Amino acid sequence: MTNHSLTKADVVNRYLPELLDVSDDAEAFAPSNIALCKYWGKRQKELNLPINSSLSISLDHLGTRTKLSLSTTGLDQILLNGESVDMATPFAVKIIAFLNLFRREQSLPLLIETHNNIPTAAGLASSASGFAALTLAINRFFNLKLSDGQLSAFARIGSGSASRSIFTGFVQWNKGEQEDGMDSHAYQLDHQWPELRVGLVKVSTGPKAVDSRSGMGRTIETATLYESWPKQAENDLERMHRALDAGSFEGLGEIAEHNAMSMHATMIASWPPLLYWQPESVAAMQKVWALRQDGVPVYLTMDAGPNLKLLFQQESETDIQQTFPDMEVVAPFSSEPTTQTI
Ligand code: 2P0
Repeated sequence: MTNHSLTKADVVNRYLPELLDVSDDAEAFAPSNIALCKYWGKRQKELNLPINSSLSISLDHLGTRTKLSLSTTGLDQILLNGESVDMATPFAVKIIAFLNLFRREQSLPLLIETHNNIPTAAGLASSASGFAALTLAINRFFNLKLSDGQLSAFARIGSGSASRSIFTGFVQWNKGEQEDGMDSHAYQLDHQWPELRVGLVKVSTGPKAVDSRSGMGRTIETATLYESWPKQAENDLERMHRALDAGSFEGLGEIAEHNAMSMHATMIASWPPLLYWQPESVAAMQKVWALRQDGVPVYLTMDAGPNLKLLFQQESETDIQQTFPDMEVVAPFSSEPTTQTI
């Protein structure tokens, strides 16, 4: 199953023309996404090939817009929300390494202007929308004419969850089986759910968490409990499809919350323990459960951090806002459906 011989460059090179056809500039937007059935664990680290398939909901207008143009200074430069980024930071190093996969050895200094409109108060990671927007912009800038599946597979090489941010609405990332990972990409599901809402609840500014990449590695290496995860992930995905087909909100919510809690159980069972929750996270979880006890259909999901994402329908928004007044609400289906958000 594991294959370490293929590098990112080996895979990307196969899809590049001999000579790059470079535009003056190119721009693209990609949404952030929240997994309802989570990705946790890699079978191959170099290409971010996952152990299990996952399913997410894209956050419509919340995400990253990235523009590429030729640099006039002769050097690569990154502007993040208008501010110049130190090129020695891990953030810049990752972006440049990804760009180098496409421009290869060519001397082609670029200006990368990237804007996140994800409210920092929501505490959402931006690597998914960031690498998806960068991949879409690269495709345009170099006129690569990649298919949606190839764009998603290349975004996955940047960051696993970015494979899902190529699409809007409900999205499934199939784990795939091929050595080169080109079948490990996402696609958009047909389901629409206009009443669905995602509430972003930032509960804590606690210490910086262990990043997902290291967290996944630690879980696989040290948590015996992780052995049960792939089976649970597969079952949850199957059940989530049934809930989507039936239009059952309770089904969707229960499966998503149970899936997230199970993933966190594998993290907690790692050594040293990986507990992404803060006391305020647990207090917020208890508020969600109390709301549910009172008959309000609301569920929670959490990623590799202390913040909560609430799942509910439009009709419950007022009730939930009373408990979580600072919650930012996203309507994932508020825009016209498209295969790509650009
Ligand atoms: C997810 N997470 O499915 C899961 C749930 C966090 C918890 O995908 O190493 O930033 O770049 O492939 O995509 C976060 O992991 O990790 C993530 P890499 P990524 O959304």
